[in-house]
Amino acid sequence: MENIENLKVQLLSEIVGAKDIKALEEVRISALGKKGRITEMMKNLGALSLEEKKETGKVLNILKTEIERALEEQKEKLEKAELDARLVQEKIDVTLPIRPEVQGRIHPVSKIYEEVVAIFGEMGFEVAEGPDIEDQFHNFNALNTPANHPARQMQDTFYIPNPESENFDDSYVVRTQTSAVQIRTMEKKQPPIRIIAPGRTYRSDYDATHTPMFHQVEGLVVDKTTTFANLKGCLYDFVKAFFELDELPVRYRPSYFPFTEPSAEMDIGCKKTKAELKIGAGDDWLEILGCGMVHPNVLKACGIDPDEYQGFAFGLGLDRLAMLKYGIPDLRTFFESDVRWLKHYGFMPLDESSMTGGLSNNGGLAR
Ligand code: 2NM
Repeated sequence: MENIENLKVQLLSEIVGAKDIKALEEVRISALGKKGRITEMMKNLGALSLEEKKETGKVLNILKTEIERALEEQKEKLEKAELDARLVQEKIDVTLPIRPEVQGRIHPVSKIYEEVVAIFGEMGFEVAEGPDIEDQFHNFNALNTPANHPARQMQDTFYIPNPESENFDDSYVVRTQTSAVQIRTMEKKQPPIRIIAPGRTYRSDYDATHTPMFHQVEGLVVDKTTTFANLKGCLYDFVKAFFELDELPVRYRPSYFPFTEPSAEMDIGCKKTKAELKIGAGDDWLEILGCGMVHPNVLKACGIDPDEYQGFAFGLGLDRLAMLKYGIPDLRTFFESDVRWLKHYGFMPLDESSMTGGLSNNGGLAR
């Protein structure tokens, strides 16, 4: 049998000498592979006496562990060196001007996001943000959505196990709407409050008009005298600005959300033909957003006295608005990262949306 001490010295020097992952793997196979030198020695143990078997077996096991550890250490070293080399080689200067042949475009959802923020920003709303992963208190309980409410059902909500608890009530969710951001804002701050909460939201759903991740903007206004009339005026101004029309028929239909009372859905006037959808004229109606007066239970859950304060809230889907405003038929294409699609539907970078400089037309130069 080979001298174990010599073998160890030899293998360790080969390991430290390996210049890359491939060379290191060859050393590993020569030592610990099916026909490796340590493996062979272990196979040969059977021929020894019981006493020798015990003694040599122990020494071989120690050797094997040591070699494995040395292999692992060298592998980490080599991987780090490879990464460092790549980072030096692949660095990019993000301040360089855009190369015309790359033809990057702003995604329609990013454009709509900018437009919505520009409109509500002009009206004095602040943008508030929160985490994509929420606890059930902020996503459901505080929104007057009790444990047995259909909105909580497993089919719609993506639940994330809580590593610290077996109890299902303690599991997390990826937020099903951005309302948790409003809850967090109200918990931190007494009114007056005037915020919008844009961001990613998640529901288990997939077809031409639903994707498991989509984008929402929700708004919230709370003050001593905030009324449904304020809500109507605010949202009327919003849709006119958004669709870039001086006049736009709107109507409100009664609806139900657990977190608002009363609740409504807002429609805008349009004309639907087989060939196109024309917004702003005609006898048809198109649902555009949900809204209502914040339920007293929601205010209470956030430490705001509903006898002193009241508020309105609304929520709209950015992806759907992008489909409507820019005539994009299938929502799934939004997330396919096809550059030809982006070249067709995307917007020129650096053409910022603003109320004074134009929302989407950018002086007629866009697209
Ligand atoms: C909607 C429709 C109606 C809403 C309510 C709240 C909160 F937190 F204040 F209670 N945030 N968002 C709301 C109200 C959202 O989405 C269709």
